[in-house]
Amino acid sequence: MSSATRRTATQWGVYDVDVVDGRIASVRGIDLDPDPSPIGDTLVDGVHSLRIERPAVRQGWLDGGPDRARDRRGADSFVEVDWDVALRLAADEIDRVRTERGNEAIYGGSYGWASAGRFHHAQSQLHRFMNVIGGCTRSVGSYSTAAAQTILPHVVEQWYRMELEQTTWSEIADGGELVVSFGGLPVRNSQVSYGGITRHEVGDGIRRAHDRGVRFVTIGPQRSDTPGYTDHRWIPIRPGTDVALMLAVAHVLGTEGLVDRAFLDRCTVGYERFEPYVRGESDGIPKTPEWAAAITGVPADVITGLARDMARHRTLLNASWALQRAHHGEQPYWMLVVLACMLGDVGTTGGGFGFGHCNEGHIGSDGRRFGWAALPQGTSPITSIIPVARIADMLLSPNQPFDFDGHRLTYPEIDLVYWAGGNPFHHHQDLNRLVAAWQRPSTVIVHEPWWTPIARFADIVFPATTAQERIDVCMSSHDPYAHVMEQVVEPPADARSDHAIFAGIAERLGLGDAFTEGRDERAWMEHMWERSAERARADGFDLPSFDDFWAAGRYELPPAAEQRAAWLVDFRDDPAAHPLDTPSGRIEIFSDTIASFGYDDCPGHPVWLEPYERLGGALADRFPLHLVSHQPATRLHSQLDHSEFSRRHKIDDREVVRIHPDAAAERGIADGATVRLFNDRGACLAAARLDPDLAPDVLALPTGAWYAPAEPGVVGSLELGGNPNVLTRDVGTSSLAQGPSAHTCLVEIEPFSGEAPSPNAYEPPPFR
Ligand SMILES: Nc1nc2c(c(=O)[nH]1)N[C@H]1C(S)=C(S)[C@@H](COP(=O)(O)OP(=O)(O)OC[C@H]3O[C@@H](n4cnc5c(=O)[nH]c(N)nc54)[C@H](O)[C@@H]3O)O[C@H]1N2
Ligand SMILES: Nc1nc2c(c(=O)[nH]1)N[C@H]1C(S)=C(S)[C@@H](COP(=O)(O)OP(=O)(O)OC[C@H]3O[C@@H](n4cnc5c(=O)[nH]c(N)nc54)[C@H](O)[C@@H]3O)O[C@H]1N2
Ligand SMILES: [Mo]
Repeated sequence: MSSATRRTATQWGVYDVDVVDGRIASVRGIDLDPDPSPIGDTLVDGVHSLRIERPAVRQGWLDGGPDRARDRRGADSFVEVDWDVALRLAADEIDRVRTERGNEAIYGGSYGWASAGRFHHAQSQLHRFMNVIGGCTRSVGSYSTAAAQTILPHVVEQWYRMELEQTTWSEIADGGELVVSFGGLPVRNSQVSYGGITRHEVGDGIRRAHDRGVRFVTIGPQRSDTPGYTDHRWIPIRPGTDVALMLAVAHVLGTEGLVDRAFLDRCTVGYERFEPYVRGESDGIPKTPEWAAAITGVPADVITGLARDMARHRTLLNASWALQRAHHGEQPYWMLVVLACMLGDVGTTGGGFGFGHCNEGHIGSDGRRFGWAALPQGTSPITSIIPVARIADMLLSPNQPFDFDGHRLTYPEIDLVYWAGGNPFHHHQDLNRLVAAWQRPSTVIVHEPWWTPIARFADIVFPATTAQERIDVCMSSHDPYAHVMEQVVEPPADARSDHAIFAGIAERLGLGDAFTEGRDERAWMEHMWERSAERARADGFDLPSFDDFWAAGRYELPPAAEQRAAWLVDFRDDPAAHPLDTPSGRIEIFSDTIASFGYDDCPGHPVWLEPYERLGGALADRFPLHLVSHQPATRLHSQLDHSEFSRRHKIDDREVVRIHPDAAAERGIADGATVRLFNDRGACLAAARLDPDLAPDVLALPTGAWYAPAEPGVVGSLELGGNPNVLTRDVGTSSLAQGPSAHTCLVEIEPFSGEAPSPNAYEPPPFR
């Protein structure tokens, strides 16, 4: 028996991994981490099982023939081929498409989280490769925060800055009094941070604030979104109606003389064009608490009381990212900023507005940030882009125009889709629509370590190594530490890193040197370290040599020279001397820029707009429950869903949907029963769990169960494993951001009678 302990980094923490006889035996959080995430356990069996052993080509594609049996995608059997054949097929197909159709016909958006590790970052590798071969159609924005990323630069400042600069838990503990969070403070989500996380500190930060007397209010469909140790007050609300509540709070502030006029005058523009809307002078509807009560289900006196409480105490208004992953998701974010300005606490210690506290582990943390160098990706001569969540629209509507943030763009005609490090059959909405859209391109090429749904929906599949099977460097711009990622175990004999796969294709296109620049993987990491060292010098500190870093295994950034000032404090003190990068230099309550776009679904100031469906709306007669498809507590998205750890939290391999006991009783649904969730877009099976801490007409089904259609490749097939995205709708948030709107979703649920087929997702596909 041989054993060893090696260090790995993941997007849910850094771990010491015990390896016995070449396999991962156990996983422990490192000494630095006060609260390691149990998601680490997904690695134990997950790394080794259900691997793609060899390059594989879909039967119908390989046979050629009319349209290469595109409708068999996702259902077909695969043929294993050797590396040389697979690389040649991929290179020839890429060359055919770029020659016959132009590089624009290749879609390399390839959204997804892939793995931690800065060099073997699948998307960076793919984008570098695409730029070397002449570019491709790309995507902009994220599924996480598309609406925020688009609206907030018009209103406050660039998202990438504010995500990192916003109020910290220490500041809330020091100066805050009241935290009102729409969508709660889901500490379960802070297990995760993009690019990696060393210390899980959010839970502790909230505890400290609570111990110092900060009060917490959760407005949302689930009490459990905020941990019980905050003693928070829970105000249930109909999902998707938060803007109406915020407007009514604004109305109360206005009528009771509680608006901070001095702050509005000094630091904002456009209040005078917004106020008549709140009063009802511009549209005949005063946004009173009674008006909002009818929409939100929150009693009018609760709204009035909340407004007074906010006005009397220094308040941080926070909104989970989930709120903007919804139809008209731009509005709650804009309105939250406006409300915070009316309260006047913006730029104070522990007050103002925040976005996504607890949604990832780094939001609101104290650690120093540093912009580590990424893999150089070159530039693309191709300008064709889509907002990331418009992929099915693009595939289904080539050459059609669409709106995006003031631009009128056209969907390109895509003939080849290339994906590495993401799973659209996890992340995209209305999967039945995606299955149909997926039949449009001639070819789909995918890199994956496992036989995930996206791998099954490919024509050419390359077996990728996992992060535990290669060396790498974890250097996240969110985290004060950098880590050496050791190779923990040997990869399967035929797996290669994403980098090696692209190098192989590039070589066959005569571009091998352009892609690798003659460096091997370690030389690339050293190169990225050197470039980071230059940035560090500009920031006033020195990095150790790469060899010293490698020998030490980790590096901690020095503490910042000066203590950070509360976010926007300079701006608050003197907005003329410290202007924001909005057109006016101030916070824009009315935006002339946005108004000039002329969008009905995103006018010049925040407004209440009916979402395409909601509780209390027309469709609720047929589908009377709102489905919240939140992030899973027991994994990262769909990653390693086949692992024992992820499956332990399911029932018969079906994801658990939580339902209020009253809603369950009305429908004859018992705890643990197999249920069918459905609407006009699709249907899935899940296992019911009764939960009194939900709003009565809300269901909560986490994302990430591997898509398991009863009839693979068939549009509208019953999904067996509890993937909520067969139920969600694929419509942009608005013409402005075109973000995903997954959280706007009505369904019905019923007991599933009869023999429930077991989900077929955790098996390899058929092979010839
Ligand atoms: N209904 C609903 N849907 C949602 C959301 C929601 O709230 N509700 N949230 C959305 C959000 S915010 C997000 S960010 C997306 C997340 O969507 P994704 O980021 O696409 O989800 P992941 O499961 O992380 O997909 C990563 C894939 O990369 C693979 N992988 C891991 N390591 C490697 C590697 O080294 N190389 C390669 N080639 N592949 C690798 C994994 O096996 C996995 O299949 O989902 C979105 N979808
Ligand atoms: N463990 C774990 N953590 C994760 C991830 C993961 O996969 N696993 N994914 C990470 C990623 S990529 C992202 S983007 C973040 C996402 O972070 P969020 O967007 O905040 O995550 P969600 O879990 O979708 O939503 C949080 C809560 O918002 C509430 N909510 C939904 N709709 C509404 C609404 O209309 N109004 C109100 N008031 N509340 C509403 C729901 O009750 C839900 O539980 O999480 C990150 N953290
Ligand atoms: Mo996300």
